[in-house]
Formats: sequence, C-alpha cells, structure tokens
Amino acid sequence: MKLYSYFRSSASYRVRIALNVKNLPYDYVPVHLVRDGGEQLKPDYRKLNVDGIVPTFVDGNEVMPQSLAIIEYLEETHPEPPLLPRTPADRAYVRSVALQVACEIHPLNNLRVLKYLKHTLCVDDDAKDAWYRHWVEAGFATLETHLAGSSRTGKLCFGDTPTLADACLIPQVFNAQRFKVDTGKFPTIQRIYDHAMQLDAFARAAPGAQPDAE
Ligand SMILES: N[C@@H](CCC(=O)N[C@@H](CS)C(=O)NCC(=O)O)C(=O)O
Repeated sequence: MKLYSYFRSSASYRVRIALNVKNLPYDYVPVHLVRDGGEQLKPDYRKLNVDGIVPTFVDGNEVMPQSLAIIEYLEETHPEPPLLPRTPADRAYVRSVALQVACEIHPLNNLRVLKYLKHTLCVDDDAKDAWYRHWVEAGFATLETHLAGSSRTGKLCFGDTPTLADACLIPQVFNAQRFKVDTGKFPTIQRIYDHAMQLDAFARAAPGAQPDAE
C-alpha cells in the first residue's frame, strides 16, 4: 500500500491516522504542495489524481482519491480495530462529526481556495487569514456544541477509542493552530485533541513525524 501525502495536508493526515489505528504498513510518497508551483498539479501526479490534490491511496492496482472514501475502504478491507461504531445511529453520529470537518470547514480553507483569494481576488494576507479563521471558528463552534452536549462524547469524539470523527477533527485542530486560531475557546475540542495527541497512532501521523516534514 502506498500513500501520496504532504506532511501538513490535513486530508492526508486523516488517512495516516486511519492506517496507524489499523496498524497497516504503507509506503509514504511525498507530494510537495508548494515547491515548484505545487507537485500536485504536475501532469504525472494528475494521472493518479485528476483533481490535483492529496491524498491518493494505492492498494495493488486500485488507485483512489478522497480521504473519507479511502478510510471507508480501509474500514471495509481491514475491519479491526474498527473506526466506525456498531449501530447505525452511532455510525451516523460519527460520520456527522467527520463531515462537519470535511465538508463544512476544510473545503473553505484549502490551499487552492486561499490562493484564489490572494492571487485572483487580490485579497491581502490579513483578510485571507481572517477568512480562514472565520470559517474554522464557525465550524468549531458548531462542533463544540455537538460534542459538549452529547452523551456519546468521551475522551475522544465517540467514547474513548478512535473513530473516523477523530481522524478528521485532530488534523483540523492542528491546522487551525498553525493559522493562529485560539482552539482553547473550544474546550471539548481542545480536550479531545490533547488526549489524541498522547496516542501512538495519532502521534505517528502528526505532520512533524513525516519523512517530508520541514
Ligand atoms: N476532499 C478531499 C480534499 C483533499 C484536499 O483538499 N487536499 C489538499 C491538502 S489538505 C490539497 O491537496 N490541496 C492542494 C491545492 O489546494 O492545490 C479529501 O478529503 O481527500
């Protein structure tokens, strides 16, 4: 198995967490998102990933984009330990937390969106950073309300064992801190992040632990 990844990419980080939780060995193939205009946009990489984004996952002859589809594939091909709970309602809950990050927060703050704001709409750096913080804080406020008010929340998003929800939330918190969002304003999210970072599967997936870390 092979993962095309960039150390700071939060979508790649989600898949790294899932692979580590499931103890699956894989080859790490770095794709630098900034150097030389972005290696993700080069024709060779786009043969693997038409959209020109990371991650891309390869398992034998199968080549797949989209972090959540990859994680669901891993869940189906390597069910233990599970990243989704047993009952349909619990699974829907875990997926809803994951999608709150992956659909409501992350796409608004992706590199290509920030580049468009800056280079096409000529927004200055302060306004671009304000855009980033606005959407992350709005999304985290919603998540904080859900997580703080749910009896399903434990040391992690769903009880005390890692799920798809944590695989999405933890990278987004890392990313938010990099852009100077005060994540302490969201105490349940902060507590879950602090706990997750003590777990080996999450620590090994962290940007600083990757072969391409700068
Ligand atoms: N929905 C996609 C998002 C992937 C994505 O946006 N990746 C970012 C890094 S986190 C990327 O490659 N950005 C490159 C760019 O914007 O040029 C997934 O979950 O895999």
